[in-house]
Order: sequence, then C-alpha cells, then structure tokens
Amino acid sequence: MAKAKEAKRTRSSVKSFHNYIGGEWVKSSSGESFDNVNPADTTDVIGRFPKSVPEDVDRAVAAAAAAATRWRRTPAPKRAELLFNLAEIIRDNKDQYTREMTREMGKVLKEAGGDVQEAIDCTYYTAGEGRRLHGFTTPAEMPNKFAMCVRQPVGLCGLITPFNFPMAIPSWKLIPALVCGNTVVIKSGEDVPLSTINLVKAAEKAGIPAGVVNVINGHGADVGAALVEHEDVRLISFTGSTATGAKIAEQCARDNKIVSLEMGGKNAIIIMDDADLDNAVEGSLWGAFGTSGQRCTASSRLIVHKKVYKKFVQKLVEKVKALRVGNGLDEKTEVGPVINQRAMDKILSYIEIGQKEDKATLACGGNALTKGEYKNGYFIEPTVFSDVKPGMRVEQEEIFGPVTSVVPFSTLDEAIDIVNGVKYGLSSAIYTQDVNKAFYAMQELYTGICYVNSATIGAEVHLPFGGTKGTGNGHREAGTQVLDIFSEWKSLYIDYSGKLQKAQIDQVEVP
Ligand code: UN1
Repeated sequence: MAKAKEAKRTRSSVKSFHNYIGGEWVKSSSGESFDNVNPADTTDVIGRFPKSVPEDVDRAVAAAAAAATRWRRTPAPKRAELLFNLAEIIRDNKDQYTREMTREMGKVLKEAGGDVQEAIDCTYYTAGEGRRLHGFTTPAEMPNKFAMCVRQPVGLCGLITPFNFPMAIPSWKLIPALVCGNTVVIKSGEDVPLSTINLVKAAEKAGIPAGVVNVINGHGADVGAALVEHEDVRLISFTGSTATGAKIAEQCARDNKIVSLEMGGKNAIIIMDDADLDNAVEGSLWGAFGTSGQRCTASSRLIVHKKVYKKFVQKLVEKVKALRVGNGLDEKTEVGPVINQRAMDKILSYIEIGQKEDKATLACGGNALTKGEYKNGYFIEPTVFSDVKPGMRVEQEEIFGPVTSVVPFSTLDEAIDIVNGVKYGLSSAIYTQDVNKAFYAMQELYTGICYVNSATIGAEVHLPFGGTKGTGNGHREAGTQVLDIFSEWKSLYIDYSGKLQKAQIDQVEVP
C-alpha cells in the first residue's frame, strides 16, 4: 500500500510538457499523455508529454499556414538575425540541454554535448545564408531583356525527426526551413521529445514569431501519418527507418508533395594492409560503438585485408571487451544503452541471426546486460562478429546497435565491391598510407560521404549530408545544398525592349 502511494506520488510529481501551436503551449486534444523515460533506467521518468491526435496536427498546420505570409515577407537577413539569437541561446544552455539529452536518449554526456554543438554549428552556419541565399543572373537570348533566378520558400513544411540525434537533426531541418522563409510543424521523436522542446523554447525566446514553428508530440502512427497526409503541407522532411520512409514517399507521391528522406546505412571501413593498424582500431571502435551504434553513419562493417586480419581482430576485440557500458550520465561510461525495448529486441535478434543463420564467429559480446546497475535499462554488450562473408544478413542489413562485422578481403577492388554491395550508400572509409589507393577508393566508393584515415561517423555541418541508393531519395541535408530542399527556384525574365519578343522564334540579328 505504502509502496503504491509512493509510486503515485513520484508519478504525479513528474513534470508535464505541452505541444507548441501558434505560439501557445497547449495540451493535446485527446487529453492523453505518454511518459518519456531514461533508457538507462526506466524508473527515471523525465516528463509527461502530450499523446497527440490528428486534430492537433490540424491545429498546428492551421497555425503554420496563418503565419506563412508574414514570415515569407520578412527579409531573409532579418529572419537570419533571429536565428543567430537562437544559436546564442542554445550555446548558453548547452550544459542543461546536454544533460537532459543524455537522460532521455542515453548517449554519453560527451556525445550529447557534441549533438547540441552540432545544432549550434548548424544554426550559426545556416543563419549566415540569410545574407546569401544566392541566385544568379544570366544573359537573356533576346536584346533588351534581363534574366535571373531567385529562391522562394516552398511553403508549409512537416519535419519528422528520429531519436538518435535529438537536437542536431531537428536543427538540420528547422534552421534551413526557416531561413528560406517557410513555416513548420515538427513531429519529434517520441523517445526524445524534450530535446525538441528545448530547441523550440529557445526559438521562441529568440523572437521567432508565433505560428512559424509548431511542435506536435506523439507517435508516428497517430500524428506523423496525419502530418504527411495533410493537404496544406507542401513538403515532408523525414529522417528515420527505411520502412517508414518508403511509406512516406508513397503517400507524398500520391499527393504530389516534395519529400526529402534520410534513412538507413550499412557503412563500412576498409582497412588496407599498409594502414596504421592502431589508428584503424581506434577509428573502428569509435565508428562502431559510438552512440551505441545508433547512428545512420555507424561503422557496422569492417572490411580488413587478409594480411592484417588476425592482428586487427585481436586488437579490436581486446579494446571492445574493455569498453565501459553504463548510464551515460556517469562520466566514466563509454557506451550507453540502446533506446527502447523494441530496439533491444531487434538488435538481439540480429545477434542470434549472426550466430545461427549466418554462422559467423561471435568474437565478443552478444548478450543483453540485465543485472545489477543494468537491470532497469536497455543494455547490450558491444558485439563483434568475425569471419563474416559478403551476403550474410548481419553484413547486409542495418542493425542500428552496438554490433559490427569484420569481413576479410584480398584486393582493394574486392573490398570496394563489398562496401558497395549493399542496398544503402551513406558513408564509407578507408585506412591506408598509400595516396593512390586512397584516391582510387574515393572515386569508386558509391556513398554520399567518404573518409580517409577516419571512421564513417562525424560529418560536419557545412558539407552536404546524405547518401546514395536506399539511404535517401537524392537530397542532401546540411551545407548550402540543403537550401535546395527548402526553397524552389523561380526564374525571372524582364523584357525592357518595349515590344513583343518571341524566344526561340525571333531570329536576333548581329548588329
Ligand atoms: C545520423 O546518424 O543520422 O556524421 C546523423 C555523424 C553525425 C550525424 C549522424 N554528425 O555521425
């Protein structure tokens, strides 16, 4: 009895959060809520968030539509000024946002700090575009005629974000959408709603007008789908699973919406026989187990030259076994939990597939950690499969957890074929001291990102981010390339000849 009361008291002392619609913090129309829990310790409830329903989406879209004209007409340098304010607010609150992110997402404090830093970098960098947003002028083919090209906003954008980069990825979408003059509705990842709320509270404080940014909390099936289907939404920008991305793409094709997708990866590092092996082991460890392998860019395959294969596996396994798994809030932790039970089940099922179906060698790890300090969290031992062959399921399919596969090879061409032989094409890497091999690999690896002498993770915000093949649908986020998602080109022709001139028909005389 006493225990039940205690539990009730703790529950009711949990802080409630709201949706953000038209500049107001409001409850969901269903009145229902869901708990945001710490994946390292599910008894730690971070907050209660609105379990939104399609009516909430309707309201948010209406608010974004009402704010559109005013925001579009605000000069881009002025819009950018507010975004510079936003960057400063995020920077000033970095420590708080970092701790809260670790608590709701699980990644270790250093990495959560990197995530917030990526949002700061993205915001400063992209706000700078407010004074560029370059178009171009070009000669017209008729005399006394002027031609130029400018960017215009696409309109109302629906942004659907994942759990693994709780502040960086929302910022990759939100900031360019705003600098280009669009209004937005964000559907945040249901496992990490607080980081989006932190970002949007900062945007409110920075002076972004009511209705320009709206946030809906809740689950994909309830509200993500309603946002994708809403007739007033012009663009959907999605980062998440391949299965959900494919459904979104289908719906957007039916409704003729612009859609930008960033989905899975099965990224690989090639380790040549001339590589600095210790550096390659360090890189592999970081690329495979950073963020518990829950990055689209994670190094989930290590393609190792036969001459150094044995030594590499031995060195790697030694380091992997020494990794300290635990609560990300503990400064000593190197690998945090995975995000939730569903993720845990999926990862463990792949570990089983690796052993039973693929018959790869389990070089280390392979178990769920369920006792003592791990008992209330979603922890998995960092796991390495060796003797993996191209085509095995653990080599082909995205696992999105602390699992990597080591594949031996003999020639660089064979290694490149292995890297390219998956349905994804996000990131790749090669460790070599030979400049010819490095350039040849850079040319032949068919991925959106490629590293030399570094792991597959750690993209910087001022370069385009995205992948080939099943990773996306040809768009790139970050860099200036993201502007091509959130703006459309308008070609302008000004005829000052005072008469009708017919392009392609009138023959222009050389004077
Ligand atoms: C992702 O996993 O979807 O390049 C984003 C990196 C990070 C971003 C990853 N800067 O690893």
